[in-house]
Amino acid sequence: MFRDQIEIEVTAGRGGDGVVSFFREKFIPKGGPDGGDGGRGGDVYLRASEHVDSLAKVSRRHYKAESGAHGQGGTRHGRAGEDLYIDVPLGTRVYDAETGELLADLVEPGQVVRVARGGEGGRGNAAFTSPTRQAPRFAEAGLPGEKRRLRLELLSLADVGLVGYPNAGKSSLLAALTHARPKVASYPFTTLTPNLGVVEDAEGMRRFTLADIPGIIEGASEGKGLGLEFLRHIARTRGLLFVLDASEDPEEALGTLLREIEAYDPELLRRPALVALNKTDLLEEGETELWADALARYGYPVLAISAKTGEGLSALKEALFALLEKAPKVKPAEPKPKERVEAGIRVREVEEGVFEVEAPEIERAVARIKGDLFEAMPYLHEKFKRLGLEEALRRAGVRAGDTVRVAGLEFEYIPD
Ligand SMILES: Nc1nc2c(ncn2[C@@H]2O[C@H](COP(=O)(O)OP(=O)(O)OP(=O)(O)O)[C@@H](O)[C@H]2O)c(=O)[nH]1
Ligand SMILES: [Mg+2]
Repeated sequence: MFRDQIEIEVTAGRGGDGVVSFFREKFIPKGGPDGGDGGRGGDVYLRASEHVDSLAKVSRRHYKAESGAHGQGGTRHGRAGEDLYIDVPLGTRVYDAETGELLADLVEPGQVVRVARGGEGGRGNAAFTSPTRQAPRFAEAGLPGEKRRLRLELLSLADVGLVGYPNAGKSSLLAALTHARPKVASYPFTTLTPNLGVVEDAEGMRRFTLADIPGIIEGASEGKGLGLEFLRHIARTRGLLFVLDASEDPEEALGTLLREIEAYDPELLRRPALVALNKTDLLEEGETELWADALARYGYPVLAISAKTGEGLSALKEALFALLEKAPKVKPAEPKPKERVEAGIRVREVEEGVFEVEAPEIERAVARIKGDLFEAMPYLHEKFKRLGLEEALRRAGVRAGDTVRVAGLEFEYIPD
């Protein structure tokens, strides 16, 4: 089954509990606290893979990463839970299903995004010893892992998209130009799901991908026919190829197609495009030239072809290669960086595990230090804490080992 949108739930692993334990040995009446920390829970990641061709391969509805192990006596720390990677096809957009926020646009092979953070492990009682508390009888429980509902949406990454009325011959053209074998039939709406094929030149040196989508009719932007839903499959093709049935008033067809696309997303019409006047084998002598002239007023190059006889197909191929040479690459959508503001402290995750902090008060405090900044660190640390930095970082999801940039300093975050 073809699926281009699914929802899944992901749960990161729970952090292991810290443990209360005291060192015991024969003949030693009372040992010190030696309860180890729990391990952190595993994260959940999505990873773009060339080997996954559809979202149908994302078969489970719920994915869960491993929990961290509990701490043990003898200050043995629990093992961290294993991270979980879910492979998705190239071109998958990842949204938070609750907020609709775009989390990532996975277009490069191997590109990953963390979608749920594992819970922090709890500290064992050994971690709570202090001069005034030599035998703590408490430890910390691990924190639950993050849980999230995600909506995954697949947008094909074809170079050229075929756009036309139903029955215009789009699938026939895809079959004639590529090794793809889409269903072809003499009735409208034969194609119900997008098809992809690879076009190669005779020498096998150059290639591009071609996407065939269901037909578009007048009123599609109001939901008629199959609607315009499938246009999102050409939302990031680099060029468009309008396919017109030469025997069915192609001029009117092109006008309608352009209007419908404009209603969907005028941006699409800025892409370089060509017009293929198909089924010219059905026309009388001289008719092809008449239509070609009439269509030229829309401003796109017009190529007369027949997907059935193969007439004009090599010229069309060449024209498409030339079109793509000039067409800019379509950039993937950029998720907005997450931001949190807390007590005048703004924390932004600029890349995975790297957080930038904007905090005027902290910047002022650092700027006032003269001499050895390194020696001043313990003082600054106290000051940062008083100003709420620790709290702000924690709330923004910063974790042990992450990099924090603040006031021109960069350091590894180590929670107290
Ligand atoms: N005579 C002739 N018939 C063609 C040509 N190209 C396609 N056809 C026929 O037109 C009909 C529709 O072709 P399809 O390729 O299924 O058309 P489509 O645009 O994919 O149609 P939908 O999937 O319904 O949108 C089929 O019967 C094809 O055999 C052509 O160049 N000449
Ligand atoms: Mg078709």
